[in-house]
Amino acid sequence: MIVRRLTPDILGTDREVESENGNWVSRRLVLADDGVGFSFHDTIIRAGTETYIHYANHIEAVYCVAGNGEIHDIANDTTHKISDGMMYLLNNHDRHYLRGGTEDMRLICVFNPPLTGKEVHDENGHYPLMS
Ligand code: 9YT
Repeated sequence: MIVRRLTPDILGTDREVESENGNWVSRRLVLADDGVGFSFHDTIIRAGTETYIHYANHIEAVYCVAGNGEIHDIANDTTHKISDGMMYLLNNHDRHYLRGGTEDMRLICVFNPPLTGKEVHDENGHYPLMS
């Protein structure tokens, strides 16, 4: 069994990753090197931000437990409000905009295959909004 807590195991370590544009911070509770086939993250999306995301190589499930925001599904030109209790599943490598709302949003995320922890730095499958 593995047991971890945000403090002291994640916050302030290399498992706490800040996005280059400052839009989010991701606390990686489980990563590929844990060897269980998925990674598990507790992510804060900052209020008022917009991030273009395309996970070309991963499936991601996201469950909101606090705050608010929205996701815009580009293929369908559809926007969904996000708040406590809402889940979205990117089962088709869906291109989307993730937008923070009026307060920071806390999202619990699962990735398959698991992130190694290096993806944010090489931008693999995950691109910032360029406009
Ligand atoms: C929900 C989402 O995709 N946020 C961006 C960060 C990502 N979850 C990560 O790298 O942990």
